[in-house]
Formats: sequence, structure tokens, C-alpha cells
Amino acid sequence: MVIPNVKPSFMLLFDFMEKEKTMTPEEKFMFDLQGYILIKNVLSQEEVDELNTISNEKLVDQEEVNGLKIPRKVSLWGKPFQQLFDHPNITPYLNELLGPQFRADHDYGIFMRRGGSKGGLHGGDHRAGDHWYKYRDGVMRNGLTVVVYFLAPVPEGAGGFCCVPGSHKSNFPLNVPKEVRSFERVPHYLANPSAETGDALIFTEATMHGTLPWTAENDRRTLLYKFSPGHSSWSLKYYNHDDYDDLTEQQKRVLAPPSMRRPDTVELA
Ligand SMILES: O=C(O)CCC(=O)C(=O)O
Repeated sequence: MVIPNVKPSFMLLFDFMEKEKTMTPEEKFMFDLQGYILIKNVLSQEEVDELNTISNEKLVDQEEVNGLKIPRKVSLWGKPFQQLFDHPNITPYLNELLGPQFRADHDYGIFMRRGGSKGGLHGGDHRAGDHWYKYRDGVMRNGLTVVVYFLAPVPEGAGGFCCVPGSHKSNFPLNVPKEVRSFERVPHYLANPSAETGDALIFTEATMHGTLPWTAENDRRTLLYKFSPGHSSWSLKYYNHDDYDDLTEQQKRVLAPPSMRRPDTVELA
């Protein structure tokens, strides 16, 4: 009997070396199903090394609380960070999930040591506001949506990002018990995706998510770039072009304030 080499269903992995840079039908299926998707090899080793070297310098002065550092606006840490606003391996996903006028909303880093903790489950589509997911006629759309760039590995069961797959479409989101929201009980329906350095994970804030205590030997190193549809903003403040050096025209469009009347962010060939 031949046993097929089946990858875990929730974590079918895609390698940019092997596929075109568009969201494939199967990736759309997975995002619609789960409310998140893990994308392999988004950043090269060279890009990761550059980002880590700068992070090491910047983190020295960053306050640590509970084994956790959360530097705000990491995009201001130089060009390699600026480029994460419109990384070519990510923009096809933003186009597909937020629409062609997607914009950057805010960004920060989450750096954790072993034993570090942050907070419980939150998000979900049940609160009025910006956390929403819709599908119609072959088109997916989301409110605030997050790209998590991994600058260090997330071994199996290490903690860090976790979510309730499918909860972006749940009809009973408020039924998740308090002890689950606070991680006193971790049920089987909570996923804690593992990842390798250079991978990225995209999730809609309509999916219930949170941060499990970090248990791995290596530190957690993640950068979170959050995006909104072109017409909306989660953040009270908008990006200021003048804070950045040499923005490309495309990056200027990514960083523009919300408006219905804006050009497409990425000019498609
Ligand atoms: O990556 C994580 O630890 C979760 C981040 C989070 O809670 C959020 O983006 O609201």
C-alpha cells in the first residue's frame, strides 16, 4: 500500500521558490477556511540578517516587561524595515484580501524571551468596528489585517501567535469561555502555527487570536505590519511620508491616509 505524503491540513505550506507570486486557489480556500495563512520563504536569509542586525541595535534601549519588548513603528528603523510595507512576496496577498487600494495602518515588533507573556485571546468579528471578514462572488475582503514577519523560528508548540481557525466566521464567538480567552485552558481548537525564519503569516483580526506564553529556547522575533482597506483606518494616526527617507511612489501610496478616492496601491503590469 502506498501511503501518500500528506501535509497537515491546516498548515499546507507554499514555497515561493516553486510557485508564482499570486494567491493560488488553494491559498484562497485556506484563508477563507481558517482566517489566516502561513506563507513560506517570504524573506531571503540576507533580508532576515539585515533586519536582525538592526533589531539587535535598536532593542538595546527598548524597555522589557514580562520578558517582552514591543517596539512601536519598527518601520522607522531603516530601509529594510520600510520595504516590508510593500514586499513583492506579500503585496499579491494584500491585493486579494483587502482590495487593490490597501493601505498600511500601523506597525510594531513583538520580541519575547522564554517565559515571556503578553495577553489573552481577542479580536473576532463580533464587535462593531474594524475586525470583519466578508466574501461575495469570488471576492474576499477584510478589515484590519496583519502580516507577521518571522525573524526567528517558531518551533512546534513554542507559543507566540495563536488563533482559533475559522472564528472569523463563527456564529458563537462570545461562547468562548473566559478560561480559554486567558489561556488557563488551551483547547484543541486553538492553533499555534509553527514557522521558520523568513516565513510570514497573514491573519485577519476578525479571527480570534492572541499570544501564548513563549516557551522556546530561542527568542521570539516577529514584526507585525497591519493593513486596512483603502477607505478605512484602525489607527487614530496616519503615517507621515516625511518620517521616511526615499519612499518609492508605491510606498507613498501604501502610506497615504484613508480615502475612497485613491489610486490602486500596486500598479499591475
Ligand atoms: O502575534 C501575536 O502575538 C498576536 C498579536 C496580536 O495580538 C494582535 O495583532 O492583535
